[in-house]
Amino acid sequence: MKQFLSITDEVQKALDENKPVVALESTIISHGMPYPQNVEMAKEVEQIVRDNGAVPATIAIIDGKIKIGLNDEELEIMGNTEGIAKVSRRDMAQVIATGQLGATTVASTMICAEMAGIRFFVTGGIGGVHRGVEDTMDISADLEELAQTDVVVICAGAKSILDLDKTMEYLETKGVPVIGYKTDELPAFFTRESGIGLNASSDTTEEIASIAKTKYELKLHGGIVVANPIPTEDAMDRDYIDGIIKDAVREAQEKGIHGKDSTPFLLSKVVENTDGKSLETNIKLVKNNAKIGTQIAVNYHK
Ligand code: PSU
Ligand code: MN
Repeated sequence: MKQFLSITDEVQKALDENKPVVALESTIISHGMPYPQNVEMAKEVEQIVRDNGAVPATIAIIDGKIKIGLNDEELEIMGNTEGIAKVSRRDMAQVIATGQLGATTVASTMICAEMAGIRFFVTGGIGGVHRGVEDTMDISADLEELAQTDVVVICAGAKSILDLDKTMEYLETKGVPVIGYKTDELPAFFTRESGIGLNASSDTTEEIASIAKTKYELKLHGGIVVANPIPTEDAMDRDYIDGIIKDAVREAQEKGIHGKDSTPFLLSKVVENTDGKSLETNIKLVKNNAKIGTQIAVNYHK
């Protein structure tokens, strides 16, 4: 397996010394946000990880290797190249073997992080069960990965482009803990509330680190979702964003968008139909996740 991993010296050194490393995904850069805000966001998030005491490792597939840690030039390539493959578990071997450029989703970033020995991963939102699943069977591979791969994912819940109730049911079936950071409710990405209660919540990053330690010492394999709500002052109006999302979902259905194109289509429609307001919110919440996620990682490695 090691032959396919290309880990930067900085990340390798931190891993060797058992210092905290925080993984970051590249699909959010290549397919989740427009250029140039995507690259700016990626660099700023890396800086926040550093400022809070860990080493960032953005992950992507480049030249037949899983790159753990990207330099500025590689971030620019991931943010500003047409036709980058969106790589989930299904696509990994093919994209690596054929030397294509690939952006990793939550699922594949978890896989790569685990291969490299990285326990924590910060992103915006996870994939989940899509609205209309009864007809489409569209369930993100992120959920299956959370069921089996030992990585803690710090996010702002999931966008309500998804069916959040069904997403939570799926995670419950698969035994994935969802821990609300300073909240009893699943955050819905742009908003702090979803109306869905959580079974676990914690007010400190120390306690979340200790829950993660306990789970992995017990060899209870699989991921943990830490759901970190967007700060109140940055949150969007729930009715406004719900309306925008409903329209985007309807348009996707009308146009027959499906499979791996569904989520990127919905994300870009939401940015377009909010005149970029949702993008600003998206960037703010990723930064907030980077801060809290890094603090959890630092406590875990103490
Ligand atoms: N949700 C977001 N932003 C994103 C994604 C999801 O708010 O960028 C990306 C993540 O990489 C996630 C992927 O893993 O979309 C899920 O895609 P799918 O629904 O096709 O599994
Ligand atoms: Mn899907």
